[in-house]
Amino acid sequence: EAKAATFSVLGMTCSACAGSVEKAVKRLPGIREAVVDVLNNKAQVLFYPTFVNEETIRETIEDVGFEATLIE
Ligand code: 9UX
Repeated sequence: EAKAATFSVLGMTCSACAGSVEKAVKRLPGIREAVVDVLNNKAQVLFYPTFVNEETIRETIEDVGFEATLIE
């Protein structure tokens, strides 16, 4: 069963930033969907917990260069 997570993502200033976060998250195993909203500084991710978890997704967003926090 897929699980949803929402992250606060700070530091994105353009839609290309959001695109690079989406691309990086979607490259992880076990991701069903990733939507990044630059205007609201949020990333919503649907994932399969057998393959990936919230912390790995959070660290992946940080690796792209943005401060990420799990909010729900
Ligand atoms: Mo967005 Mo461009 O922050 O280098 S500004 S990708």
